[in-house]
Amino acid sequence: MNYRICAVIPCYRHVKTIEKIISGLKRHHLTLIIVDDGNSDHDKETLLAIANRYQDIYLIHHRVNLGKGTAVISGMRKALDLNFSHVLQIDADGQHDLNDLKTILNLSRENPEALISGAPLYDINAPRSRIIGRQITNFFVHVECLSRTIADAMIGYRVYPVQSALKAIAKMPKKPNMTFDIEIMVRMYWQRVKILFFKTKIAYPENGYSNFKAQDNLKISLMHTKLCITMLLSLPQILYRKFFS
Ligand SMILES: Nc1nc2c(ncn2[C@@H]2O[C@H](COP(=O)(O)OP(=O)(O)OP(=O)(O)O)[C@@H](O)[C@H]2O)c(=O)[nH]1
Ligand SMILES: [Mg+2]
Repeated sequence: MNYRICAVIPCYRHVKTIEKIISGLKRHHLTLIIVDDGNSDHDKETLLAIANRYQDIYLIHHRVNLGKGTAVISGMRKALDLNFSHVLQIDADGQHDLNDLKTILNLSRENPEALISGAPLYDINAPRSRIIGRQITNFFVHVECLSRTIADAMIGYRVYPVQSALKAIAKMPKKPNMTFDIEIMVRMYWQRVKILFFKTKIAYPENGYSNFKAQDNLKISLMHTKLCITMLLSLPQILYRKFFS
C-alpha cells in the first residue's frame, strides 16, 4: 500500500477548541476524520457546521458516548476503508502543539513502519496528579515491555501505521476508553513495531475541559495488571526473542 496519511480527531465535549486543530491540520492538506463521540445535539450541529467549512472532512457520529479509545478505533477503521496507510491521532482539546506537525509527519514519512509518538514536555499548569499518574504508568509500561524504550505511553499525539495498529486492536477489549493509548503502544511494542519519540509541549489551558475521571485511574490500573500477567505468561518467548533474535 502506498504511503497515505490522514488525521483522526476523537471529540467529546471539545467542540469549542476543535476548529483551531482543524485549521492547523488543513495547513498540511490532510484529510480529516472527526469522531463525534456522543456529543449533545447542539454540539453535533456545531461540529457539522465547522466540518462544512472545509474540504475532505469525514464526520463519524457515535449516538452515545463510547469512550476515547473506541472513538479512535472508529476513525482508524474509516481510514482503512478510505485506503489510508497511516493515521495521525490528535486530541480535540488543543493540548497538542500544532507547531510539531511538520516534525511528526516527516518522522512518519521517513519511517513508515514505525509508530511515531510525542513525549511530553509539560507546562507549569499541568496538574501534579496527572504527572505522577504518567510516571506510574510509564514505570509499569517498562515492566510490561522489559525495556525502557517507551518514553511515554499516554500522549495521544501519534502516527500509526494502520495495519499494525489494527492488529494490536484485535487483541484489545472491545470498547477501550482512556486505557487505549497505553495498551495499543505496549501491544505494538510486543509486535516488534519500531516506536520513535519526539519531544512536544503539552498545554494545560486554564479553562481547559478534561474528560479524565478518577475512575479512569482504576481502569488503567486493571489494564496494567492484565498486561503484566500477559507479559509473564509469554516471558519465555519474550526473553528468547530479546536475546536470540
Ligand atoms: N476522555 C474522553 N475523551 C474522549 C471521549 N471521547 C472522545 N474523547 C476525546 O479524546 C481526547 C482526549 O480527552 P481529554 O478529555 O483531553 O483527556 P486527556 O487529554 O487524556 O486528559 P487531560 O490530560 O486531563 O486533558 C479529546 O480529543 C476528547 O475530545 C471520551 O469518552 N472520553
Ligand atoms: Mg486532554
